[in-house]
Amino acid sequence: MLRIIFFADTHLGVDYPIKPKVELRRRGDDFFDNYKKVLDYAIESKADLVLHGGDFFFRSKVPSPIVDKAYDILYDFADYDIPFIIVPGNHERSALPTSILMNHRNIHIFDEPQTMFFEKQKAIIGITGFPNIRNGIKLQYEKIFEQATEGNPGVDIKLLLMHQAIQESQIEGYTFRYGIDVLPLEMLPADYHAVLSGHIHRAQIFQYEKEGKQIPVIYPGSTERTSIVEMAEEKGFYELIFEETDNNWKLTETNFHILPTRPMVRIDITKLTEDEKVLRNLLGAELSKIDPNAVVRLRCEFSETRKLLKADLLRELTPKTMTLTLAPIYRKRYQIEKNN
Ligand SMILES: [Mn+2]
Repeated sequence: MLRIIFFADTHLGVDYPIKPKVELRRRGDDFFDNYKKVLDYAIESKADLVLHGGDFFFRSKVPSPIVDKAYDILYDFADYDIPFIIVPGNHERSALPTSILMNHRNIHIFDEPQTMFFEKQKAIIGITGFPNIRNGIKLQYEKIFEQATEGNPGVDIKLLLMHQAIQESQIEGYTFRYGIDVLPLEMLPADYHAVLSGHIHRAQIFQYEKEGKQIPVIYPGSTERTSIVEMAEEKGFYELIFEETDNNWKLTETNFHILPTRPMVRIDITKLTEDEKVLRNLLGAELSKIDPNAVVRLRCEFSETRKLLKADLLRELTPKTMTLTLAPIYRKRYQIEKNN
């Protein structure tokens, strides 16, 4: 039996100010905690490999204390002799920040299209991967795949690792189907055990058929909620189990492990008022009804009322255990998708 841990979209650095000016409960530690939980699980369960599907950090230019914190944890993990393999995502601008820490023999980064080989449990695993393609994956994929697999020897387990939107993947209220930045299912290879991808923040598995075989496409989703559209989604990671019979390795189980997350709640101010006292009572009543550890997204589309929602007032009304942010006025759906 061989076990692979697969996670993605850790977005380290979200809400993690280096020198916070005010004392507020932030979300930064939540992201680091879940990242560490996945690695701890891999150590405790003695996983054979750990794969990361990209968007390790929340953006491409990351303050060095965040880079150091994230890499320190990874470097400690790497001493357990479990290979850690990652494809850079769009938030990395397809390249991770360089650091001397990353020159560890157990840390492997796909900085170009290629196939990496590992031997575990007497199986040879070939992992084909490439950094995120930001513009026109549909037009570039075939060439990239050819480049990544040229001259490859036969192996026991073949996996394709990427950070892209694949046809049929879903987010709340939307299914990716066509478009230049969506990878069509018909382009995916026939003889792979699974296609593993980051980028889509909702955990999901769907199949495609090729040469009479059903092959799973696996998105572990993000390890924390990064947007209000993810509020109802459970967050976690996949544990993939492969078993061998008669020299033939098969993916036999895909177990989703749920990670703890604080509840995400949306509060809409639907009453127009210019009276601060009325607003205070209204918001105070709403906040008293929800989980004290909630991550709150406050929405108010009335500009007259919104003027009253100053930082001081919000800080005063928000319980110390909550994290509250004021939503910008009306965001279009395509902007949300782009932010994945
Ligand atoms: Mn992402």
